[in-house]
Amino acid sequence: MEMTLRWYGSKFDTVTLKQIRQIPGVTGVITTLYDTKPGEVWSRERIHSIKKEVEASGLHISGIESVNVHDAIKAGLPERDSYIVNYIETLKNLGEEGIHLVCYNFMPVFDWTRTEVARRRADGSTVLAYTQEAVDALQPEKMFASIAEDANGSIMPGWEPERMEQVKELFALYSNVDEEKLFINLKYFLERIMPVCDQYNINMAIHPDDPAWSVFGLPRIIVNKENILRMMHMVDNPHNGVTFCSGSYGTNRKNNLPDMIRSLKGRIHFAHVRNLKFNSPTDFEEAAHLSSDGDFDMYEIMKALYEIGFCGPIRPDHGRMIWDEVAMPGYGLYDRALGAAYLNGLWEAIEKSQRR
Ligand code: CS2
Ligand code: MN
Repeated sequence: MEMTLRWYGSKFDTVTLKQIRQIPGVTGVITTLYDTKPGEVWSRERIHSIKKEVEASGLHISGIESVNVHDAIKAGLPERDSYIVNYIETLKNLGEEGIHLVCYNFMPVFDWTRTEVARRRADGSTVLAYTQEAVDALQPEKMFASIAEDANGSIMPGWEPERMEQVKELFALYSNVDEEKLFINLKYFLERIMPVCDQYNINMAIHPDDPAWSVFGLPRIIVNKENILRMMHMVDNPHNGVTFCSGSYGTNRKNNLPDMIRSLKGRIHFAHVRNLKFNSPTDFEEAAHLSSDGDFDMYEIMKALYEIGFCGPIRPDHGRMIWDEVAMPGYGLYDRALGAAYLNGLWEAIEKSQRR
């Protein structure tokens, strides 16, 4: 595996490439063109320029998170074909710049959903948190406002203000889309992009739905072992792979994370590893990465990745806000750096004990 950190670009991130370069063991960044909208073509020039910027710091681009998929594709609207053409063009431009990993998601309307982005924990840190009760009591339009308020001035990924202004219209697009239809739309999209992925050796890595169940009545499919295996089989190409995100699949306590990892051998192209602490099955918060701070056995998760021969990029996921840092919730420097160091430590121990 290669240890990486997510970086939003110098215009949007409070964390600098220089800081990332100084985290021991981190050699790459996962980045994006944060100001592009879903459906736009990423120009070769812009990709080239961010690549040069990253390389000048002594790091390299290990992958993209995300090239977002336009809602017309997810909802299966007639205009989806032109957006797929654009997506293919973006993939080609990435491939020509030597970038071979693209993380994306297929969640209708919203990306991840949290009901608090700054819940205070006993140690004084603040973390992202979710309660089903809060979602049930909330109008989807209100959700955006409450998230934006606590986001320290940053735009949260997947919660772009322009899209959120149209939340009602976006919901209407999916009025006839159930889970079955969403699977079919995903298949349609993947079948059309696989040829360019084959040509440029691009690994597509779908991010799970977070939380791993339907919210606000919208269909969600990338939620468990059965569904993800169905997706792997329905477009049976190694370039059709997954981002294994422990914190997203792990929202559903029925998901056995090490078992899921083993069943996806050869198809995990990217890993997000983080821990959750459950206060009840429908109330959880994003704990520190350490096993002892949450409910996941991080050693078993890393061991399963090691045992399937995982060799792609891995990154700590959302970190806590600690040491008075002011940053995009989940994406400060300090706690993610601690997470990277911890995951690297687990990996070294696993590697050495298995070699003996
Ligand atoms: C998530 C997502 O992993 C994460 O940080 O919160 O925002 C994720 O980046 C997207 O769903 C991937 O497309
Ligand atoms: Mn993730």
